Amino acid sequence: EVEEKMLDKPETVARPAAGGSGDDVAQFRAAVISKLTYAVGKNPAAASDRDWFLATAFATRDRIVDRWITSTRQTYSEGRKRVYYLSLEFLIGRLLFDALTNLEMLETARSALGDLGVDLDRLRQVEPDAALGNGGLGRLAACFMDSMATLSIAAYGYGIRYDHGLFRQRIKNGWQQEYPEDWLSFGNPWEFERPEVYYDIGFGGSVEALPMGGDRKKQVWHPAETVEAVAYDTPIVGWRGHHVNTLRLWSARAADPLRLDAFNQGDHVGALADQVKAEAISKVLYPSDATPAGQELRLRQEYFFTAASLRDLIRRHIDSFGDVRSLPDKVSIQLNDTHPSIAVAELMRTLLDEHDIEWDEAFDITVRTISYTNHTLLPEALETWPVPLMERVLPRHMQIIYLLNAKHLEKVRAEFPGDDALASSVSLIQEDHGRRVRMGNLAFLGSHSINGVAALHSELMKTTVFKDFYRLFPDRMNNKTNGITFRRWLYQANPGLTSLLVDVCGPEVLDDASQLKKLEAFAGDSSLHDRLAAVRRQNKVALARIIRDRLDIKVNPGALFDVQIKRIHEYKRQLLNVLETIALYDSMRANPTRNWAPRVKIFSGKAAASYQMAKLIIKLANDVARVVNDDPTVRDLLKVVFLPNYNVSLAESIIPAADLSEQISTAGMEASGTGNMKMALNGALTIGTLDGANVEIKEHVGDDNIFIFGLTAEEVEERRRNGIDEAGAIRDSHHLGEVLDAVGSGVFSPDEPDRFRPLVDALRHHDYFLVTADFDAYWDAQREVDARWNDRAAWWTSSAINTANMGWFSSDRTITEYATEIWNVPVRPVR
Ligand code: T68
Repeated sequence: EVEEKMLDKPETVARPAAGGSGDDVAQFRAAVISKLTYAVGKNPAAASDRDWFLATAFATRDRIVDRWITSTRQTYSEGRKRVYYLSLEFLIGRLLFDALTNLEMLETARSALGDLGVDLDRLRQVEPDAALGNGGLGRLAACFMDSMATLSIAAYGYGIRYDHGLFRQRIKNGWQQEYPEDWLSFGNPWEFERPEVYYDIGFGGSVEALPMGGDRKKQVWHPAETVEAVAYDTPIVGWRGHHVNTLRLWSARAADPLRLDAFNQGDHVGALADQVKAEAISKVLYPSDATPAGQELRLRQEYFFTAASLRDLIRRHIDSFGDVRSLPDKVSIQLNDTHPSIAVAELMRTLLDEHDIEWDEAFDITVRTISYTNHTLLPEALETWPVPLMERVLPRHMQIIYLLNAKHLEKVRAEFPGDDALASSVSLIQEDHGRRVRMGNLAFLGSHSINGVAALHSELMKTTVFKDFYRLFPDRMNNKTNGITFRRWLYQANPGLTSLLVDVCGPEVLDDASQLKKLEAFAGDSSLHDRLAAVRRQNKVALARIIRDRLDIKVNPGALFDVQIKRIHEYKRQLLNVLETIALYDSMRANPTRNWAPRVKIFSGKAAASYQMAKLIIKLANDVARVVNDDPTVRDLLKVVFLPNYNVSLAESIIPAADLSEQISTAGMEASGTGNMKMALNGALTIGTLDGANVEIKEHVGDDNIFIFGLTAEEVEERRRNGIDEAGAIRDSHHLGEVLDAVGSGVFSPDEPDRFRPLVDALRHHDYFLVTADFDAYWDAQREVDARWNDRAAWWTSSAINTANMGWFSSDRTITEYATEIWNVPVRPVR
């Protein structure tokens, strides 16, 4: 049929669409056909959507490659300083619309494919998500890659090319089940394998001290095992296609593919054992999100990609500039959390052992080159490694860490004589509960800049995790409030709102997010309200369709869509939301005629596979959903939806449809949050605590346009110090006692009445996350939300003011701050 169409209209002149002339369309159409034929090996009549997707991706990639080569060559010829973003996670999602949007080719591609009888939006759906990350930290790295390319910073992302990304979540009977994810199974059209770019990465073995004359000795590490790190490059094109950077991901390859002697003797499995062990390193992403992986494999992953990246960037530096001593002038290495913090010891090792640089100079070079971003204060997420494990896997690094520590503590003791508490707190080695290496302290000591990811978080770092380091190096600590790329989270995810904004604020808004502010002048206009409401309505209809297709639940797009989407974690308090849902359900049934805002409570998120409490919260949300959704008395008032397998693509569908954004973590615990920014940008109102970046969102949108409730970080601290009065909070609440009784006695789990006892017992007796303390304030804030919703003009005014004031949360702003204040590299704004 497709071929017939082509025969019918060989000279089709496509309608000239925004961003593409008829010529462009014809050219792109020809390119897609050519790729389909010669790269995919299919003819149009036999091509599946996947084939068309691959052909379109290849044709798009071609448009990137010339610019990529130009950018790379320019960086080289201008001798520019390069930025290296080391991250164990890059949560990229799909790339087709990213690339087409940034190349301004979306409409061209749509018409070209349309001429071929192919629907671009259907192709979009067949691309698998690159889910090489757990959550916010990994997604931040992906947003930063977009902004660094957009701002023409010469930047490389370095990470691991996991064969299997974050597990696929299925909900069976309300329980989370994990299945392996397989994003590479049909090939990856965006990447270039570089089999010739590889490094031997050593593990284990011993260290030999070679006499060098006098009392000098040279340390030589003889690893027992080596694994090859092979490069795979993905070009990352910035907004309007001006600059293209590289995301280089390492894959593990065994030095010897198999032991042929063993194989020939019939031991077919044993012959492959070494290969399996080596390649396990890049097999799977750790689904950790703040639970300690505590596994040797995790340490091997960290060292593997850090060492390969350092080898690669030092080689490039020496090619360009000849001397490793100029590294800090021409290279900035940003550590995304402590996962790559072994870089401090590895860079020292390289400078000392391979470039024969003296200790003090090596340390100076290291500190001036490296900087570190902290993403959490949760003690369980602060990485430490058992000393015996480090000694076994990285013996030379352990020596260097001991020596770094000795010199460091010597200075501390000289400066603060007698302060043993200080010395033990800033030591690189934790001495109690078995000796462990503190990777956060190593990262801090080896960096010239240490930043948190929101103002509150950066302040808390100074009084908690890095309190004592702050005394030693007050000038090193700074804040870089997170941001998000508007290209993905506004232009791609919400084209309806984007064209409205271009209309109202002018097309310059696409290049300069601060132009969003122009919307504020019209915030009160009823005609604007109508347009915003129409866009939202459309997005909600689309989400309602997804909900119906995946869950067979019908929701009313006219209801308030109340959304909590993020990893499931006790500190993020999905439980608080579920308990409020139950209270609301009971109240609606008791008093159905009250002025309730009809709601759809939408949850989505994954729990770490080993995190039992989080999995139980998922089960509770699903059990409550079943009861509520089956109850005809609240049919028009309340629905509860748990959308399985939350990922970047699902987020792109949910966020533009959100009316209310739930950001209700226990104050002091969410470092920043970035989903909060995505929803507010798209015009959702936030209900939230004074935590993470919520504080700054409140400052930007104004107190009247956000629903803030609950204990402050200080008050949380105070309660934890002086005792948490769970019983008092439950007694004083109108709803909480009944809700907890219902959950605890099996109202939502008649098949297993005790199922949720662990949750209820924790709340009653050791409510560390202050759910009971904040419940009533949360309930009241939700009722204010109801009132605002029922005042249509007020709601949409607030919504417009939110969007208008979110420009500051563009990751272009964040990256500009990193570039000027940490990396010392120029940025070139798009316009
Ligand atoms: C998140 N951290 C913060 N960690 O929780 C969030 N952890 O507040 C912040 O906005 C975001 O980082 C970006 O700064 C994470 O996402 C992890 O995913 C993680 C992964 C492995 C180990 C520990």
